[in-house]
Amino acid sequence: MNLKHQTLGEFVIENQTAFHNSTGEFSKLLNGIGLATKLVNHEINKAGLVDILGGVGDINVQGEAQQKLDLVANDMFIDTLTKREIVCGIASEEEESFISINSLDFQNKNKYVLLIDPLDGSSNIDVNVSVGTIFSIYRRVTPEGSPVKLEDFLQKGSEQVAAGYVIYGSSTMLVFSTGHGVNGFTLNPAIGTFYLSHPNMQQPEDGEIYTVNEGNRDFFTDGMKKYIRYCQAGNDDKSPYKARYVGSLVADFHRNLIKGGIYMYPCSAMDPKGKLRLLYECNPMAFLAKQAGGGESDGKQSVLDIKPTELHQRVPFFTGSKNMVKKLESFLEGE
Ligand code: P6P
Repeated sequence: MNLKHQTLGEFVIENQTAFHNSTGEFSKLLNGIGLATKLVNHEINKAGLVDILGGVGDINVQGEAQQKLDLVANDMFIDTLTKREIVCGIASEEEESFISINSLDFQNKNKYVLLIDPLDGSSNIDVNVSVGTIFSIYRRVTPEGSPVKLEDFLQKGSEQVAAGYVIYGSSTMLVFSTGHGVNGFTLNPAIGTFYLSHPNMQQPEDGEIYTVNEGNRDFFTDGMKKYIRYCQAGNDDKSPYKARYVGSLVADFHRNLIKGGIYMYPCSAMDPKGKLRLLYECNPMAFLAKQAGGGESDGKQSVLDIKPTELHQRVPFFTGSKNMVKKLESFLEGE
C-alpha cells in the first residue's frame, strides 16, 4: 500500500470548504456513510460462511433465520446515520415511506436528506458476484427544525449535493462526487481505512462495451432492437462491441466508467416504465456520470431533469460514454 495515498477522512477535511458552505455536517455525513459501508462490507464478506459456520454471530441464540442482507444493509445505514444525527430524513428502497429523523432535542437542525438503495443486485450475493450500495444526498427544502416532508425527497436529480456508490467486489470501493468531479476510494480491510485510489475519474467519451439484458430483447422497442444490432455489427467503420452484463448496476456502471461503454435498462412490454428507480438508482448514477464527463438519459432527456412524483417511481435508464448515449438516443428518436 502506497501510504502517500490520502485517506477518506483527510480528503473530506481537505475539501470541506468546497462542500456547499459545509458547517462540518456534510463532512460528518460522508464519514458516516464510510463507516456504514465498512459494516455492510463485513456482513457481505462472511455471508457465504453463515450457513457453513453458523455461529459467526449472524444466527442469534433463538436460531432465528439470518436476515436477508438487503435488510441488514438497510438497518446498518439507517442506524449509523440516525445515531450520529447527521441527516433529518432517509428514504430507502427497503422502506415503503421515508423516515423522519428527529434529533434528541426534537429540533432537528440537520440540513440533509439521504436516499439509498442499501444493497443493489443482492440476488448476486449467492453466486459471489459484485453487489453495491447507491446513495443520493439533497439539502432539505422545508424549514429546518420541522419534520421532513415528502417534498424534501421528491427533488430533481439536478438538485443533488452529492451522490455515490459502494462496490463490494474483488475490492471494496467508495466512489462519490460532491459536484466537483468523481473520486474513488479503495478500502484496506486490514486496517478499515479507505484510501484515494482513483482521483478525478473521467469516463471515456467512446467505448466498445454494451450492457443490456438481451434476454428481454423481444420485448424492446424497434429502436432499441436496432441499436443492439448496431452494437453487434462489424464493418469498415466499427468493430462489433463486446457484450458485458453482470446484472448488478453498480458493477456494470463501474466497469463502463473506467473502460468506456453504455449501460441500458430500457422500457419494454414487460416493464413499460423501465425497471430502475429514479430517486436512488438512476439520479445518483446520472449525477456521477455527468461529473465524470459521461452521458445519461431516459432515452429522451436527462433523468436529472425529471420532476419526481413518487418515491419509488421507475424510469428507463441509459448511462455511459457520452457519444454512445447520443448514438443510442438517435436510434430511439420519435419513439
Ligand atoms: P435484470 C438489480 O436487481 C438491478 O436493480 C440492477 O442492479 C441491475 O442492473 C438490474 O436490476 C438487473 O435486472 O432484469 O436484468 O435481472
